[in-house]
Amino acid sequence: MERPLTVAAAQLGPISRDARRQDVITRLVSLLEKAARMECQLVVFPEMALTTFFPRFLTEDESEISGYFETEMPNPSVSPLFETAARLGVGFYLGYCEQVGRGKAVRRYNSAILVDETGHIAGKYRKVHVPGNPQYDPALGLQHLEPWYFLDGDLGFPVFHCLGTRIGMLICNDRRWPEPWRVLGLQGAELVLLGYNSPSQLPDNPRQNAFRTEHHQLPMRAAAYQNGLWVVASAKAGREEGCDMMGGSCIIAPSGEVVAVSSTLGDELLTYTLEPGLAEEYKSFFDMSRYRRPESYGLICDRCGPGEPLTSAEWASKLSPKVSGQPTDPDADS
Ligand code: CDT
Repeated sequence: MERPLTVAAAQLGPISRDARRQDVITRLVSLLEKAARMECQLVVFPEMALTTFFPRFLTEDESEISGYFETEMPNPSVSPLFETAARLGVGFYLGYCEQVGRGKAVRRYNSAILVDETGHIAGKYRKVHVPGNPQYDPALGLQHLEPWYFLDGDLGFPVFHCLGTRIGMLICNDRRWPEPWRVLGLQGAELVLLGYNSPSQLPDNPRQNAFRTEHHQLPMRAAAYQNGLWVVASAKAGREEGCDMMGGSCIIAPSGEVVAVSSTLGDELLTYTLEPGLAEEYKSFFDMSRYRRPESYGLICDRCGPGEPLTSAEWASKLSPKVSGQPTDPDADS
């Protein structure tokens, strides 16, 4: 059954450190209104869409830090966004900084919410892969201090039924790792929404600079194909507080094809009418229930980083009887 969904990546240009929240919300509302005029049903804003990307600075000033965080969602400052969404019948994904608790019990996350077409929160995700350093390192050409500010997400990788579609959320660095995509794919996700803030140059890894766009798209294209899902990725782009951020917001089909890509480094709406049923076609092609072999993949969860190659005896003890009992097992033959 055809059930087309018109989506938009609402790319944002830079947000300065002293930007007023109200002015940022005005930009977001105007993109939402434009999306509604273009008959979009779902709009994807970037990671940390309400503030500058402050983890490039180290600040211990609690009043500045708490100014970047939302203690509840929705709240009076973001309510124009929720009201506009409900009035126009448009859902949205919003990346923001979430603060839970107070004083010594405070917990802070790099989060995203999915809001449905009635303006209600359908789901929340907290970024799991929090990159960078927990301390300022003067030897680095670019500070990326997310672990100074944020805990690792503790909500897993949930999938939500929203707008007639199974939708998962990821945030920025998550896109570079295959595991979250597979975990979403195993819950039948048809569409994954992702906001990002990615520097366009890596001064400490200059040999990667020529491949920044490639390294942005490559894992998402592979993940779209390997899991049979659509991807909408939305950037905070342009020169923000002295740092050049990548644009390249894009929409990717389950074929792995990039079907739409942004052309500026500013506020820009990128729309596409996608067919969630195409995800089904690719999922059927892979037929994971039939062909995946989780009994052979245990090392993925047993090890975090690479270690020594396993010996055949170690493999035999690790593999389930379903595999190690097969006649092709070299130890069983000897
Ligand atoms: N926001 C975010 O996760 N950015 C990382 C950059 C880390 S390297 C400085 C990314 O993967 O794009």
